[in-house]
Amino acid sequence: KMTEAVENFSLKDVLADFKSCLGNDNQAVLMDYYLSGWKGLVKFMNSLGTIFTFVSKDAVAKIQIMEGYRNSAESDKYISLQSMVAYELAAKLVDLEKRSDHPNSGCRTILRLHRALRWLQLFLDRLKTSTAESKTSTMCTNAYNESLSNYHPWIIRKTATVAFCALPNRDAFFDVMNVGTSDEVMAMLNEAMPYVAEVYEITQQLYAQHNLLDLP
Ligand code: 1PW
Repeated sequence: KMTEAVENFSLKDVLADFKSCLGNDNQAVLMDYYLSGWKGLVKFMNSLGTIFTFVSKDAVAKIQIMEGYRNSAESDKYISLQSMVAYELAAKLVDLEKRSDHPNSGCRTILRLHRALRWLQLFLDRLKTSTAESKTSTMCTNAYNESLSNYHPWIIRKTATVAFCALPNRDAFFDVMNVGTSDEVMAMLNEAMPYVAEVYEITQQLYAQHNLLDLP
């Protein structure tokens, strides 16, 4: 089953998960699709080369924390990001000042994935407007510097920047995505990126509304 999933990997399916996240009313972000989308992103990163496993390892750890909540007795509280925030805040399960009693709250764990999703969004948006001459490493580094890097200490910024230099070129990148020709990749990105943007925006608003954007 696993092998099959890897063989059939397409970035198209990953982005479709982010569309499904929004459910029918476009208000709640559904946890299982969010995590499924992230699992696809991890596969994507892993197929970009072993150097990226350092990047994907942390995402994997965080996905596992969230799956743990989804498989617990409190499973229904974690059906959406909205229900998670309401439940964890009401039950005082979130460390607001300093990581202590609840070091792996769902709220702080999702916040890390949420910040990383912004990077992906900026990067794919650049790819969407790129030309055959554009360098993936430059696009990736610029997207990172504009987003996630602001939350990372120097040593991670350094390691990440070195890893980006090893990114395959634009054509190879399109191959790894497994979507088709570069025209088809562009069409797919144009169709799918608004959903990623919407998931990001709804999550951002939810966290801002509850003052959760700086969780330790
Ligand atoms: C080319 C495709 C790009 C897709 C995107 C992104 C995944 C990003 C993961 C970056 C991880 C870098 C190393 C880990 C750093 C952690 O310290 C940091 N995690 C994240 C996701 O930024 C913060 O988590 P922590 O240490 O507070 O638990």
